[in-house]
Amino acid sequence: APRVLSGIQPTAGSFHLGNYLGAVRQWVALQESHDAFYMVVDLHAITVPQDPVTLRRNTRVAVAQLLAAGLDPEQCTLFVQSHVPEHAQLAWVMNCVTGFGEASRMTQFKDKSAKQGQDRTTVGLFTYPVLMVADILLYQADQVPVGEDQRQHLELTRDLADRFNTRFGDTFTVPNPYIVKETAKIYDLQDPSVKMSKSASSPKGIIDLLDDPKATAKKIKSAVTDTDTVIRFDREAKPGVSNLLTILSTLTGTGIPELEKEYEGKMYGALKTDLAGVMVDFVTPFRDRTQEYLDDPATLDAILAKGAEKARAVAAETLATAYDRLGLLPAG
Ligand code: AQP
Repeated sequence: APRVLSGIQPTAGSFHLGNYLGAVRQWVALQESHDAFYMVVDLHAITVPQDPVTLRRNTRVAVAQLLAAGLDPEQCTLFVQSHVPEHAQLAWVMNCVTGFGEASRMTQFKDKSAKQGQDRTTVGLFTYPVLMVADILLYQADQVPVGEDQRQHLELTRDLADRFNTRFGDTFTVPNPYIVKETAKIYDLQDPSVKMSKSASSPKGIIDLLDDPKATAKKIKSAVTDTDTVIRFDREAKPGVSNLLTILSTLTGTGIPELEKEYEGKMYGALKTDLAGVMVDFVTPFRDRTQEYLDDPATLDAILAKGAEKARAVAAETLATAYDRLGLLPAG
């Protein structure tokens, strides 16, 4: 089976709806048909300041949410990035084939560092995309399910894989992004011109899956729409309504054209009330399941130990090949 790999950061206590619809939902679907590797990328999280106690807790919360979302550790390999030391090791190698100018062109770094200011921006944040390259190449992944915001990092991954292969001989599979068009970018509820984002969205603009479901319903009902009254999908003219339609369509499995028909002649309030109901029905059991996994840390840790072992077997082999091709002298 073709191989997929993806990761998610444990930087917040909760995944947001964009993380779920843009990425995690695809992970769950792909584990059935693919040889799937999924990880919580704690080494990526430390590129911005983290409180140690919170980071450790949030890493478990992230794993619990992935299980609650439907990842099955019998079907996929689920692990924590720092449990597999080869990620940091291959990242160093890939840093040494990345151009400084090339890394400087990464828009996510430019945006985030501009916001933080130069003195507070770490070198780790600068080289974050290169660590991501190593994450992917270690597993010889064919496909990488991510949201639209990761497209540029996937391009970098392809470029570096090609470059290494050309210079040192065929070593890495050149991966393809797996981006589902409809949900590739879920927008901020208060500013539907920008993506829903943990670091940039206001609390009212972002839906955290572990929030109180009542608060979630309220956020949907106060989502920004427009002064028109027609419920129709039009990303340019009606970004707010289109975002709500996308979310409703994905969670219910009803196509957008059918939804447009269903809401013909109805007010925005009707759409929001229905979507709020669907969201509450989705997040309520999701929260409960997450809590059940958190209440059983021994099981969680056993899943992660097994996942790390499976991941390491693959990662160690790729790293050994890369070291060999580079001409590093084998130990003993
Ligand atoms: N709004 C979004 N729509 C669709 N997909 C999204 N993703 C993130 N936001 C959206 C996808 O979620 C996966 C995990 O990404 P991450 O670990 O980088 O997530 P994050 O950093 O916790 O979340 P944000 O909101 O993206 O954080 P900021 O804005 O702080 O960088 C990825 O596949 C991503 O594409």
